[in-house]
Amino acid sequence: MVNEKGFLDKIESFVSLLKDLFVKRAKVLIVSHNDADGITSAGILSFLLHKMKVSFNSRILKELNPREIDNLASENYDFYLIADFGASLTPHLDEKIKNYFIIDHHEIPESEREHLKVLNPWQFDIDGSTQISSAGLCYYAAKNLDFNGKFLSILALVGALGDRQDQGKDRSLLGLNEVIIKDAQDSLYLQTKKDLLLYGSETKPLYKLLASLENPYMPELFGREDKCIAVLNSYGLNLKDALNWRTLSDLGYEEKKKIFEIIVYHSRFDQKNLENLVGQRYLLNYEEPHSPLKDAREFATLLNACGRLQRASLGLSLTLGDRKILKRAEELLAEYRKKLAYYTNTILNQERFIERRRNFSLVKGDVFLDENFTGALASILLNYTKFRGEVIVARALTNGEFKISARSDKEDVNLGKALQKASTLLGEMGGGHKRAGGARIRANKIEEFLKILEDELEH
Ligand SMILES: [Mn+2]
Repeated sequence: MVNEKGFLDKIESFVSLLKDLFVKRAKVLIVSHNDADGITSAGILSFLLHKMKVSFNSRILKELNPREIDNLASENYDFYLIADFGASLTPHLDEKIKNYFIIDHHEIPESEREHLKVLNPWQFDIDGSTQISSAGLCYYAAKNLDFNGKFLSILALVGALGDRQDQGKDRSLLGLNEVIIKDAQDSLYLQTKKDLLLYGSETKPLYKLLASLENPYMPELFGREDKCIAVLNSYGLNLKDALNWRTLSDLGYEEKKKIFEIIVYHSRFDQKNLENLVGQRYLLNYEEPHSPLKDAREFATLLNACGRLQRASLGLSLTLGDRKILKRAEELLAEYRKKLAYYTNTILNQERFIERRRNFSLVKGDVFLDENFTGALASILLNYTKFRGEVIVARALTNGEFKISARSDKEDVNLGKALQKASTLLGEMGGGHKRAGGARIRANKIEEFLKILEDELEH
């Protein structure tokens, strides 16, 4: 049963910890994950510490592991605030860094349910994969402090959407995330509306949007801007107003219906993906129209791109309100998408990359694939009809270690648990959520790992 009181008490104890850092004049290091949820978490924590006049630095990392913890320990900060990772690392942290606190929502081992230095929704039987993200937890702390930090609610939602917590009806956010939405709406930071959910609604000229759509996939139109222009014309849609190319957000209801018809027809009535075509959009009131930050999902995409191309600091600046660097972040996103498209095409076109295992497809990216792209690649492949309803495990090899990312399209599988179990059995690291997770496995143990994973996914 959900223990809401326990949860709110824990938030409160986190807040008093923050106050204590000020009293003690502690020098703090924020350590956070390099995805959208991690970056927005760091943004909210930075804002809080700044407001509370605590001196701090931030560090965004790809992952946290015993080696990284050793590095952090040698830096002599007085206190470490760790966000969006750290689950199951408390033994190592207790040994090497005594002054720390973890704000995370990944599933934790039983031994951490009562841990005083961990704030995690699973401790209170709140589903951390769908009800609240790390950024949401940070926002709850902000709410408890006595200044007006409600605009941080926006960052909390960007984090939740980045982690794909929009699992409710019409792809809406659920649970504690709904409380955050209400705060954001009440303070006029956010507007929600049911609309077409197409990537680039605010930013892309219509024909470019159609030509770049991967989900749903339209075989005759993908990558063919000339054909897209012809189709839009044949439906009587104006591509330009007096000065500019029109974007989807410029269209009225009847015009959007035509776009919907075009997609239904050209995606060959691909039922599964059409279900996700219309849903809840989360629009940020104070961002400029046509800005890639206007739509909270696209904001998250931009942050993810910054993180994966090792420019998380750029993303962090965006969360802190810097808009001068927006162009640079957009360029990074373009670069990121280009790289991802290249990996996807190459891997789909060469049989040697994909091995069918007992209950998943293994993508052998090995030395070809940049390890920062395993997760995004696995997610994209699930959109393709031939992997529908499957589990994808993508791997890349660097320095004698496999980075593993897995994504699942199945209801009855808990990927995070299976990965955690298979890795732990071999003395390696792994874990995650029900439908998404990862691991890091030494090269000589990989086959053993895959066999155990097959067994674990069986039940
Ligand atoms: Mn997260």
